[in-house]
Parts: sequence; structure tokens; C-alpha cells
Amino acid sequence: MTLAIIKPDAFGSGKAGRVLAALEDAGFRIRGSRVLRLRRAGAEAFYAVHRERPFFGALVEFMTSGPCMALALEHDRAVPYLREVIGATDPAEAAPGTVRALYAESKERNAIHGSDSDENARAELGFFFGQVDLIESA
Ligand code: FUP
Repeated sequence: MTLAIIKPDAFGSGKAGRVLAALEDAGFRIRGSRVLRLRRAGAEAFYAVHRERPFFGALVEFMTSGPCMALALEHDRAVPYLREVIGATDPAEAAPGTVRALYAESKERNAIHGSDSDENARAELGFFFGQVDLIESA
């Protein structure tokens, strides 16, 4: 299981359905979903690893600027496969057909987040979802 966020740029411009379709077409099963707006403290905690980076303030501003959609996604290679499907951080460098190549505006407003390790996926799923919200397949 891994964690994706359809970020405020994509969610706010009505692209959630297209992003969900791309994820389902890629073979992910949706096991949890929540629409929410992050508060400042939540966005700062979620991106704490980037706290010292020059873009941190703008990143928190962006992630708190409107609603987003958190997704728990299941696949047998969930973490690395989602990273492939979403593409490089900067859409200009993302492979053709990836979610960011299709839907991201810029490196800063890049449509979607995907956990980058199994350890971070567990922590990030815990950040957005309680255990009862996640349907494990048999
Ligand atoms: P990714 O794992 O592809 O989401 O990228 P990073 O973890 O490196 O960065 C997290 C988020 O910080 C990106 F999605 C967008 C933002 N960011 C910037 O705004 N500017 C940068 O130069 C790098 C990242």
C-alpha cells in the first residue's frame, strides 16, 4: 500500500477524476480516499524533511491553498510503481504519459504526491488514514 495526494492544483482545477482514472488504468486499487484541506501545521509536519529547503515556505503555502485528495493505493509493487506512474518532480522532465507530464503545471505545482519508500508510505498512510478506513484485500 502507498499514499498519493492529488494536490490542490489538480484537485482545484477539476482533474481529480482524470488522475484517478490514470491510477486505476495503471492497475492501482483504491483502498482509501479523503478530501481535506491541510492546515499549516499539518503541511509543515507532512513535509518536515524539507524544512530547511528554500522552497519549504512556498510548498506549505501551496499545499494549504485549497482542498486535496489523499488516496491509499494498493498494488504488489505499490511504492516504486506509483513513483514510475507519477513521473519526475518537474513535469518538464517527467516521462510522456506520466501523471505529472499530463497534469502538472510546474515543479512547484506538480499535481500529485507519491510516497518514496515503504517506511514513508506507512507513516504517510498513518498521517491521513486510520486503520479502519483502509480496506485490505483478502
Ligand atoms: P517528489 O518526491 O517527486 O514529490 O519530490 P521531492 O520530495 O523532492 O519534493 C517534494 C515537493 O517539494 C515537490 F513535490 C514539489 C516541491 N519542490 C519544490 O517546490 N521545488 C523543488 O525544487 C523541489 C521540490
